[in-house]
Amino acid sequence: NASGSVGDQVDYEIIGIDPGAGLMKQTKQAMDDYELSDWKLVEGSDAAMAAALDKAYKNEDPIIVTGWTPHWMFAKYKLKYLEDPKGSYGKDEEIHTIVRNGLKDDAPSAYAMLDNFEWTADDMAVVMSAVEDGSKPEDAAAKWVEDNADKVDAWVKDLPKEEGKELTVAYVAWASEIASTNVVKQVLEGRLGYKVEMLQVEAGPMWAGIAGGSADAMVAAWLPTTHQDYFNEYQGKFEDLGANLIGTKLGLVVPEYMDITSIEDLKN
Ligand code: PBE
Repeated sequence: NASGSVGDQVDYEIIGIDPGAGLMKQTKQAMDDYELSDWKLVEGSDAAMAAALDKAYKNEDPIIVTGWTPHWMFAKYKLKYLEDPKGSYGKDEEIHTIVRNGLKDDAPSAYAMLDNFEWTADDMAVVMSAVEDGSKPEDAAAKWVEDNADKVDAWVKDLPKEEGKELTVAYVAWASEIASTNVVKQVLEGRLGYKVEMLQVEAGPMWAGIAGGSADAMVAAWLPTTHQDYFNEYQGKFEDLGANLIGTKLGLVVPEYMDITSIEDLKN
């Protein structure tokens, strides 16, 4: 059904992800800002959103999803962000590494490695695309670590080994964070001897876990905008080790074959 308004074509649905994601909150803001009161934001997950996109794309059907960069979907499909003249999605931001208070004393070499950890969107894309092509996340991460020994060397330079000490790294099952968290696990285990448990949770519990001390670290904090509420809520109860990746983007994403360019085009 390629006729009628964009809304009619997609049943006034925007395909979202997990309800705790900052992206969902920003999208609700966008729906307010652009007066899209007839529209519905569908909750799901990164995987469910990607599956819906894949299905629509194969049929050249119209679809609107919540999206972000870095994400493998931009390599697999021809997609575009809808322009956001009202700035509902904020400016470019960074992905930060956050650790619990006290980690510095309890696990100094892990703390130092996490503090040193930084890579690029292109690095992350290698791991994400391997996972999308069917590699297990731990295998894709191990391969990246092996192929990028010089970068990894710099993160662990002069740090002592901590044989068998246990660490819990929290994350949400977003493609970008599956990649980064697995890489950090590989390095902490393979290079520094820690035993790392990856704890998959929702965004709220990820922040709460660090603040409460049940998780030691996470590399999945999108700041300053996307996780602003969580950041403010737990201020003082965590340590922000700064950016591990810069140059992210969030917004509404559609296949290039769709004949719209701006979020404003959804209003009618
Ligand atoms: N994301 C991916 C997250 C941060 C990482 C953009 C889906 C969010 O919206 O909270």
